[in-house]
Amino acid sequence: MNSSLANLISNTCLQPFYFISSPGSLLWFAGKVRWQDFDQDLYVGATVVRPGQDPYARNKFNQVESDKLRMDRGVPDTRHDHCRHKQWKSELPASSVVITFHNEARSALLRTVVSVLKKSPPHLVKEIILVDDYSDNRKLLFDDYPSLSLCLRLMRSRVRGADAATAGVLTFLDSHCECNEHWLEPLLERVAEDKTRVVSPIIDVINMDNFQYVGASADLKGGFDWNLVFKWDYMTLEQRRARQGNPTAPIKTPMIAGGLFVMDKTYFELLGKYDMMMDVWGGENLEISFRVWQCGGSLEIIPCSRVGHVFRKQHPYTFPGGSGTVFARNTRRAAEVWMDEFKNFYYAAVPSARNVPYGNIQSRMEMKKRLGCQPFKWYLENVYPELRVPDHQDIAFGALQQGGNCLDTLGHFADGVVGVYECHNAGGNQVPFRAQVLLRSVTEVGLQTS
Ligand SMILES: [Mn+2]
Repeated sequence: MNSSLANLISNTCLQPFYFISSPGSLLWFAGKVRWQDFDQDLYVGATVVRPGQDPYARNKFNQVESDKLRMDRGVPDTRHDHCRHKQWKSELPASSVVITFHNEARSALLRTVVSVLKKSPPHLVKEIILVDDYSDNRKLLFDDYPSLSLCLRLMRSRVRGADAATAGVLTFLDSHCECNEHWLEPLLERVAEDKTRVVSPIIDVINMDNFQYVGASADLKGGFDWNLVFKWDYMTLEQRRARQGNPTAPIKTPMIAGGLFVMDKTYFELLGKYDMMMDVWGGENLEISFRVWQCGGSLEIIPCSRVGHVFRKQHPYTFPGGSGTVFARNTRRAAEVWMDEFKNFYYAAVPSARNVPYGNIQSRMEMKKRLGCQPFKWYLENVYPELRVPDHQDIAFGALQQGGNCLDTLGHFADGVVGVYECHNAGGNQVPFRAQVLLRSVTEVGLQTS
């Protein structure tokens, strides 16, 4: 009995229970076992990787290494020294922690849950909600798992978890995380002060091969290029200098990585939750980031909050029609709703996206209007001035023209990523420079399309 995750509780939670979503029925499990008494060996031992099996096959990370770790293993306190002496407000709102999982390794999910229980002040975690995100082998996670007949996918699953939450603040976590010391208080404090803040911890790196916990740089913000793929941007020298005197100050970020953030529940609902017509994975962090900023909120990374996450190179998801198509469809929906005419730079960078049907966006457009959201131009000028907007000088010319389209550097002189953009005037007076840029870019195009 004490090896089933559904029975696991903290002896300290106010309302410790777990929720598993299934069609038409919401199943609540009252916890019965303190996490300290939980039989980890029995629970994790039931799904070990057998000799000869690929330890990466199920989860795309090394499950053998994950299974070896204790559920409450210590991780290095990666916070800045200044965070250790900080006092957090004693009156903070409690949060519902929503963890979505998909075919997760038992050991990884267990560590996520136990780290929440162990590293959070008990009165601040009202409940932990586990949402099954269409796992195809439920037996892997729960012995007494209820049978599901309806499939839920990530975005919709997260909304399902949020809908079930009974606390005023939502904390979304991925299912292969480990929370660090006092991770929750600084996040809740920012949201308690201003409900329109959507806040994220610094996401430390849990190595997918050996599960070492490594602190991430505090000088990063979330961003993207015109291909709309999330990336980390290193702060400018000026920004880093400005932070030196106050290393614990929140960092405004144009984009959140997506899986780990805290948001007021009422604000989440007011702002349109998630785009329910997005599928599986990808693009949802782009969409919620544009939406929060453009509709009056803000996104912050809180340096005194640290949560480790297993970054993987591949997804364990299966994508209907291929991952590229699903990603393009989701991204296109975000671009069509939020980017106004700037969406053309996305189509220039990823021409194939034009051929991917993106469905109906009418209700999202109506919501945008109803909320009185700012245009994308405002976002670029005020939130992400570091993103270079292509201008007529970036239009390629001559031999690289095809039909009405031209190869375009899209402003990416440094990393050489190029796209195709509608031809304008050829900028003849920069030929030697352009030629050099284009030469390097053509090599990259060759690599990308082969
Ligand atoms: Mn993840």
